[in-house]
Amino acid sequence: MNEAGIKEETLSAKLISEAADLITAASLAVVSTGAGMSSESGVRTFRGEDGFWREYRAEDLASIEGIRRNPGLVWEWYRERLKACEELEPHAGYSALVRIQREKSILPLITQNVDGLHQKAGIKDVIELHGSLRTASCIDGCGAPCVRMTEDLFEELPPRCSCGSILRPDVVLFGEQLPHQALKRAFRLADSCDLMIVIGTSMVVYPASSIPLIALRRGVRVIEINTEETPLSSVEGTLNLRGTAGRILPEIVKVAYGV
Ligand code: BJW
Repeated sequence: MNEAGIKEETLSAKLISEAADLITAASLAVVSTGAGMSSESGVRTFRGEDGFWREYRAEDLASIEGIRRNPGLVWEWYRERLKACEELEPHAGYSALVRIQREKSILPLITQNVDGLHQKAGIKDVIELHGSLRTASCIDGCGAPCVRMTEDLFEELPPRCSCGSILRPDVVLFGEQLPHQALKRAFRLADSCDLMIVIGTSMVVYPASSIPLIALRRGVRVIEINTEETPLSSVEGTLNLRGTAGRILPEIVKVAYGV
């Protein structure tokens, strides 16, 4: 290994050790995740080179107007994603979070993800800010109960509500309000935590992007784990760990708690 390589490795080990110290010392650590947390399990991100928005326009797929304009296309997209999520398995980074959660008496996890991988990995206390792929509801809000998103829902696209209107997945689309209780709890945690660990989000979608900033403004340290720089990276108080969640999280756990 050349000198630059050795330096990089040492720097990385120092940062991992600093992150491990912050985590072991924290009384109320909170985790916040985005699409990058799922990418090593095979779920595509939204932005970036392999992201969905390279192939589709965000407003065509992730808005109510988009669903009304082209329900067939949108539901094809959700069918593919649901199928992928059912088949995929959480990677080693999720097991590391389970371990941290076991070591700490409290470790709430706020997520923008809708894929259910945290729960599949056994992570508890997951706060879903953007809803989930578990259920769908009437797009016109007729009041019929939500339905489970299972294979048979996709026999005829777009799936319809018992009232005849089309169904929409119970995820938060652009321009829609986030679930009130989930958002309120996330803001409260940002206001009371003494450490936040932000993993795999581009930090561009509001209001989720404002949550770590609330903690930082109180002088709380934030650990950012991301393969790339984000608007959070340069904010004072952020400890930047550049790399994948599937590699970095197990390394932190190894230093913090042993194998
Ligand atoms: C790795 C990795 C690895 C890769 N390891 N890292 C103008 C200015 C400011 C705000 C607005 C504005 N105009 C409108 C708004 C509000 C709007 C918004 O924020 N828009 C911005 C995009 C400009 N927000 C809303 O509309 C929200 N509602 C709202 O604000 O209500 C009030 C209001 C309404 C109207 C006007 C104003 C206020 C709702 C947002 C809903 C977002 N919905 C989606 C789709 C969900 C449904 C579904 O999934 O089917 O949520 S969009 C999409 O983006 C999805 C995600 O949850 C969300 C965030 O993406 P995320 O998780 O950050 O993923 P990526 O792909 O962006 O980034 C991945 C990251 O991982 C990258 O950084 C990689 O480097 C990294 N990575 N592999 C670690 N292995």
